[in-house]
Amino acid sequence: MIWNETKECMSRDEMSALQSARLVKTVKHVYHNVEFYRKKMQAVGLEPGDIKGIEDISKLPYTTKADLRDNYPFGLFAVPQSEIVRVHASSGTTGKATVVGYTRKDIDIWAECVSRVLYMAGIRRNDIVQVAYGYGLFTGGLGLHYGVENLGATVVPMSTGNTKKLITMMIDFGVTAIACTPSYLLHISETIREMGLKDQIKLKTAVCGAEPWTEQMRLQIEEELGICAHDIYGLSEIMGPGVAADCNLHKGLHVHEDHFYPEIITPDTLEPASEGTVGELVFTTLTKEGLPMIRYRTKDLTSIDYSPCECGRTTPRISRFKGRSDDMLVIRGVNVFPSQVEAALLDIGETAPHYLMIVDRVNNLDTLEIQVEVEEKFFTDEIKQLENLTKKIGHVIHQALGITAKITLVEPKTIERSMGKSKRVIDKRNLV
Ligand code: DLL
Repeated sequence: MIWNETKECMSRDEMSALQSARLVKTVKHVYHNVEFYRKKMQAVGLEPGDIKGIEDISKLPYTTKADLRDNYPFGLFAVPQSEIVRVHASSGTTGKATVVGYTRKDIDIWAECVSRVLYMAGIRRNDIVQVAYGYGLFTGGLGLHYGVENLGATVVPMSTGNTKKLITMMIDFGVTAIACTPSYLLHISETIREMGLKDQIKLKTAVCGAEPWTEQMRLQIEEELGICAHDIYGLSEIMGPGVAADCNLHKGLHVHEDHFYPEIITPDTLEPASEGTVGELVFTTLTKEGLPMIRYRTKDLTSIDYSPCECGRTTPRISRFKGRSDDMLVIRGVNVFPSQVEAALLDIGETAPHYLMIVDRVNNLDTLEIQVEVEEKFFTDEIKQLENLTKKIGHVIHQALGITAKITLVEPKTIERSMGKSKRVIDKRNLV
């Protein structure tokens, strides 16, 4: 597939017409092929014919992560399984993962969206791009990988893990661009400095995302490495990385609105928020076949700006994220819900469900400590018992969250009790 960027430069009227035609088609597709959507539409007296264009979108009901969980694993897929060529998965609020599926065409469109982001970041065919997002069920690694190939640049599929090897290859291969989480890039940068190799790297661009980061952090990365750092956003439910990204002016993230229709709503009232006001980002996919999403509530808080960007692109821009309207944390690029910790502790049984998650950033890497209250007897018995329980909890937490946490066992009543909403998380990272 030859990649081009022309669709990003449509007039607003042309874009609306395209979005309308695509929405009408998507609504028919889900109504006829997904029982969940059909029932939801019928419940509010809607038929596919009632959706005549993009202006009718607000008639449609919202979809949430809980709907994906309730229909685990493939219940919201809109095509027979034989049409699904790939699945990915991310953490759900409890033990069950959120599973997403793609047809061949979905995979091609995803690659095109990522190619646009890379192009916007100044990456071209003669660049060598190290992809250091995790490969596997997470959408980061493979998402970026196919975007680089589709653009025609050279991909080095590093995945995460061995930082020194990554740096050696960065130098030996003459790597010019990298895609990874911003916190990992800062860690890479620090290691490059410690190894005294800064003058040997040819890096000029980074495409970072999958976790919240500040403009200050972006500027720090640019300064430390002498490169341009770009923000890339996406979520598995909608596609993966490449739903939006910033151009070289860094004045918000351009949304690929020909494929993903954005709305901003007030989370409390679910009413549309006015342009420029911070609210919850909602997406409707306009071209997805495998897992179309109708008015999916991302829980990510941002605002939208429809004024044309000085870069020449006419797509709307969302501002850097202001946090989330739920309690999901993104730690080292992994989505973590406090409820997962609670469920894991309850499974073990020997602990009280009183815990505190302390998230910090040390040497540019996220750390997670979980303080857990355990029965008094563990502190009076042999020290071995305490150590064994610490190990056991550490193992169970790793299995539940997919990341390692430092476990600190504390005596009963150590963790502050609350009269209202309990405070389960202290996030010291100052990300917004
Ligand atoms: O994180 C997809 C991705 C991979 C994006 C690589 C960018 C680069 P999920 O694992 O489903 O997908 O997590 C999605 O991560 O709802 C946000 O809360 C957060 N997130 C993703 N990108 C950004 C970003 C991938 N640039 C969730 N800034 C989203 C802030 C981000 N938060």
